[in-house]
Amino acid sequence: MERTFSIIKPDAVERNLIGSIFQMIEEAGLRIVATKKIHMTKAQAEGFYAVHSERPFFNSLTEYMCSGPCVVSVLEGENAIKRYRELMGATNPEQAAEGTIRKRFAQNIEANAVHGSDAPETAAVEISYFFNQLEIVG
Ligand code: RTP
Ligand code: MG
Repeated sequence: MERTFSIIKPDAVERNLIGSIFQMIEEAGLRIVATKKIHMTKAQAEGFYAVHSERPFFNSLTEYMCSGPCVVSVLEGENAIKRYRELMGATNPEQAAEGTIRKRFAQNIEANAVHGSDAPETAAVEISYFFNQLEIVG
């Protein structure tokens, strides 16, 4: 069993897509073992996306991520990291495959509906950024 970290980003929460995205996650066989709605500060968004601090889109990305509430979750399943990345689809929705969350719901390369961890190390760091062990119920 593996765990990954998911964010339903502000554009998707704003459009009332929490239930639809959770349905796609559950139908893909991933289990939601923790979840909560949060509204990040700019500093929290900058901390979360620190790996992108030198990228040209960093300020825009972190402004967007604190522009409204998000839903953060921990997902569990076999190969959860890779399977959730596949379910999300490509970063740019124009390149996302049919049947993926981003193909259905992303608006553009920035407001792209969801985040998912890209490796076991980042999943562990990202889960612990938002959840303590008592909040995760497998
Ligand atoms: P994420 O980290 O959110 O799961 O997305 P990702 O791995 O598919 O993409 P990544 O390269 O890690 O980029 C993180 C987020 O930054 C925004 N972005 N904007 N304007 C741009 O060219 C651009 N590129 C990326 C997106 O919100 C992307 O998900
Ligand atoms: Mg990424």
